[in-house]
Amino acid sequence: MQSLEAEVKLRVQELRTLLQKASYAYYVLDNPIMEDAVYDQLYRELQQLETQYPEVITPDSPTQRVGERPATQFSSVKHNIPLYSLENAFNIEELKAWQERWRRHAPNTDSVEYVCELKIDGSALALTYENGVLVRGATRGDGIAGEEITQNVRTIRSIPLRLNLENPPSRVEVRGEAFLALDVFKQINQERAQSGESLFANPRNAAAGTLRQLDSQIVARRRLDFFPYTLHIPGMDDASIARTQSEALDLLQEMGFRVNPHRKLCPSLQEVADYYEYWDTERLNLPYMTDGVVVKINSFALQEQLGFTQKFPRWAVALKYAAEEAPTRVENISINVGRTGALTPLAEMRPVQLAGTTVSRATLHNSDHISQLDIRIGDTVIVRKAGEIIPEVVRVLKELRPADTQPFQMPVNCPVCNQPSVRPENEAVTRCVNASCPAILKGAIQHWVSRDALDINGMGEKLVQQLVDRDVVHSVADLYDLTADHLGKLQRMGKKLAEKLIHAIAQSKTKPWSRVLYGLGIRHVGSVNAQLLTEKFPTVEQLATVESADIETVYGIGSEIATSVYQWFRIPANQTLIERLKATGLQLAGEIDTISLNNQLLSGKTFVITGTLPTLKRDEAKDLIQKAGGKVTDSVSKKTDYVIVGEEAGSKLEKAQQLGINCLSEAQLLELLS
Ligand code: 0OW
Repeated sequence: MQSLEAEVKLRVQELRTLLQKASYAYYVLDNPIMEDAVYDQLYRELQQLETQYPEVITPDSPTQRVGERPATQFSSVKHNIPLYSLENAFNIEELKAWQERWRRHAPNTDSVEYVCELKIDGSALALTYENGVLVRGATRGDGIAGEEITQNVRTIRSIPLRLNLENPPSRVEVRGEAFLALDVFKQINQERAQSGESLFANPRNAAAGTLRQLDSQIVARRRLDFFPYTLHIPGMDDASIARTQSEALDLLQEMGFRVNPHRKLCPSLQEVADYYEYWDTERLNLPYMTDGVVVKINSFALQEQLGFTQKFPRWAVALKYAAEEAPTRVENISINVGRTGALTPLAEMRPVQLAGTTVSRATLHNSDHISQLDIRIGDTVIVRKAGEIIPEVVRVLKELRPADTQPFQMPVNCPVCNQPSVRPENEAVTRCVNASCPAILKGAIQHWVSRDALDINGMGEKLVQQLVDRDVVHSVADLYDLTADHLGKLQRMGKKLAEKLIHAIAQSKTKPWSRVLYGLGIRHVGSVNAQLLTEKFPTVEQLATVESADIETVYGIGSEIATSVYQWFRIPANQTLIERLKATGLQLAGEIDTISLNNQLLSGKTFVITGTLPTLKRDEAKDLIQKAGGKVTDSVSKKTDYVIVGEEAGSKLEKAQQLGINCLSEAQLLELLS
């Protein structure tokens, strides 16, 4: 009889292998080998076993794709090998000129073979595998350093968590393009339109924006995809891994990646030109966006001979397709107030034909974009539409600017309710935060009555629509002044149902303060954050009067959330709302939870960790400090209270000593916490 441990290990390994095979077939080969329900059942069994026996969990287990806790920020990491960008050619003439240029660096090259790859219009990614296991994912950044987004990269199902290699090298670098399929992009924008957030202008922005999402659970829901295009093994010449780009792509396929199937070997520029022409129209039938063809010299030996200019490889070029562009005039710049109050500037333009459609509006995203473009009413602009995506203003033709134009200013008050608009300092979006603003009101009421908030059954969308459209309700506080005969006058509302609803509204007064706070719909305050905040601030008066920095001391609450809460409570209409909600008898104070109070040993204290600690990993120490209410920052300043010093502590220790800041060892920190 095998020991239980051995039996569990065997079963876990079996499940993992089966699930990885199924996931590979589904996401990489687009050819499922089992029903979703079967996959889900096996997945649940593996999850249960890993929960029961956590020691069997490995980083490449399918259950480890989606991280638990959102990151508070991304750290910058240096790429082991730089990521280059590509020189552009906009037509065959320029392609020929490129060939002449590289030939000057390799004069005695007679025949040359090119490989053509579709240029995927996404966001470049750098993946690092150690001993075959994915250990890091990073954005391209400036090509030298990028943002470390491993937690988000792990959620991309077509990226293997472990390479399918017998004896994997100690380190493998893979580069490729992360992208969103068009239908996924459209669905994301529909969801954002519903929740009133600003729309992504195109799948490339949507992919880049998703990769930089702090919460990997949101990333996982957005179904990013990935096509690799280069493979490096540090310390080895590319030419010793594979002889050509084409072989390298085959190798990537064997390793378990989904390689784009439309690559083509071309023995001369003529075949490259044919490929470019064919895909100019055919690409519109692809489920993802492309913006050109990447033409590469196939032989790695010749690539190495040619090398790189300051920014580009000499042996590759991006042969781009001309996007549809046309000039038109900006007749007005209007402001659209979305469901969560985002003020989105729109350029109202003289209608113009673009990519087969008439375009008269284009989003200007936010005030940063407007100042970057320096777009003004009366300007003549170039509008671009790549594929069937939302048109965007590319540039202003300043030489055609009329004399009397003024720089555009975002309105200081919401154009719908006239309350002050707010622009959080590290956000580009300006927004109305008046919970009673008519543009926001329907969404605000639906949120207030929702299950995780005040949970008022019977308040369906149609009823909310009527209450707002008939001017019966102007804020969530008005719900508590409703009477049965108010409701009785509405359509499809009998007396019995009306009384039931009035009762349900009254019942909601027993809901705890944390649900009321969540119900207010303050940006970035979800139900978890609302509980964290109300534990620390048991009454609304405390939360409404503390400084933003105090709010930030709550574990898991970053500056973005703290600023959003601080600003919300300083909008006059919201202060009025709070007073009215108090008068209704709703719970705006909660019982003080002693346990969380004890955990605030380090509240209000700021820590920096430097060097390698003897037993704790950096993240473990950070977690311990944050759980005790302390804050951990990356750089030492006068605001730092303690510096935790490990081995090889660097400049941060010197700075701390200069500033006379308390330096603690790991042992002293643990003593402090005990
Ligand atoms: N977007 C692409 C793509 C590709 C690299 C190798 C060295 C220089 C460019 O499909 N198929 N192949 C490469 O090759 N790059 C691509 O995209 C580049 C990366 C950074 C800027 C472009 O997006």
